Amino acid sequence: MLHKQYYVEKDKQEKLLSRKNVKSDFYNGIYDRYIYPVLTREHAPIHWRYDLNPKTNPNFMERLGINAVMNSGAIELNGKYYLVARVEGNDRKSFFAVAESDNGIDGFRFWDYPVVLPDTCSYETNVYDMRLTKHEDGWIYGVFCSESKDTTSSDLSAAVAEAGIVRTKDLKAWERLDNLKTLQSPQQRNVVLHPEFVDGKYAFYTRPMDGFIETGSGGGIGFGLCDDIEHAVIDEEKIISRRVYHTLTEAKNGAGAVPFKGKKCWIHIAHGVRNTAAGLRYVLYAFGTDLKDPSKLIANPSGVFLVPLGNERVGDVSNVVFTNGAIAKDNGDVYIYYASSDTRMHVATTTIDKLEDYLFNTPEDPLRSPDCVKQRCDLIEKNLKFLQDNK
Ligand code: M1P
Repeated sequence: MLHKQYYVEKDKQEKLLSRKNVKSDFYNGIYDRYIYPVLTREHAPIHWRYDLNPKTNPNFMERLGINAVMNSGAIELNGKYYLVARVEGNDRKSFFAVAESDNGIDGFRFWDYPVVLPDTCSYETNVYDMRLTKHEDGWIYGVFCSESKDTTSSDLSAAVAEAGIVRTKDLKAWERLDNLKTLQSPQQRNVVLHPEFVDGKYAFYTRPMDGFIETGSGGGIGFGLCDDIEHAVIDEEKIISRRVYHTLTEAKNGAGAVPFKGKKCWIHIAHGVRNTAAGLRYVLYAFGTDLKDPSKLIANPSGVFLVPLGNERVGDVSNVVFTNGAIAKDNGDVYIYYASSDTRMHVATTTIDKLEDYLFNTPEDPLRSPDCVKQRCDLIEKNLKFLQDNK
């Protein structure tokens, strides 16, 4: 017989999993936000956390708790929506788990087992933030951060970040390939595989870093090509979205969701980081690159695209939004999945048309206050005249 609390917990969880999501009254014309997160630690199956046998767990005590469910890769397969979430156990180690939904905005349920990756990298301690790329070569690739201890440093927390690469056809059986090597950069995080070949090669968005936390001389989001995905090596990284003083990318930035194709450009939703008295603040921004040459920036709207609001601002690492997955459907609808404060997952919905309107019609950042005031005064003047003419 099961412990009576099992039924209480199961009932609570069923209510959560079957709760309908609702658009919030937030408005900016660019995307809709939703009242409820799409995945939280409370979504983790009870049988992942408790020993259900009353003989070995008479107090029905959580044995292997889940701390957070965040930064998720996203993919649509056969009309269903899948998130490959970063699930963080109470032990601080992350792993990946697939959650499935029929509509992409609610009803996400984890599969019975987490993803079991081939354990081919003996020095690796932690894995997180998988980007899922449906590549034109027929595979689904997962590129993630593979973190290991920096054994050359006397600092206990010193670590090394590399890009791990796996591939699958069904999100069930995974093949591990060699970690990416970037000859110009000692560390890499936030690496994303482009879905199409570029000049007949695999194309990666990279984030060159000198150290584990600081990007140092790494100038921003890079782009590099490689011939062999099974033993991927990038000789040269070209910076395509540069960090800029006194903007949202000043401290660092990183590629986010796998870019998706619009009518005019590849649409990128990335994150930018700045330092504040309250610590680092992570926000999302967007940019567009050329359809024929995805390394060529052609749309660079000013400022933030999505920031942490309300409850989203608080969590394990507060004041953070982070994306590593979006789904662009054939009908033009777009689902952007983002985590708030390294704690839970949300969705924002929009369309390719709206995103391209945003990308190409939002003015660029003039980079100096006097020019920003001028930009705003021009808008006000136009608007006041328009209101006058349309009285
Ligand atoms: O804590 C915020 C984010 O920090 C890292 O991002 P970045 O490499 O740009 O600093 C990542 O570890 C990410 O997982 C985390 O959400």
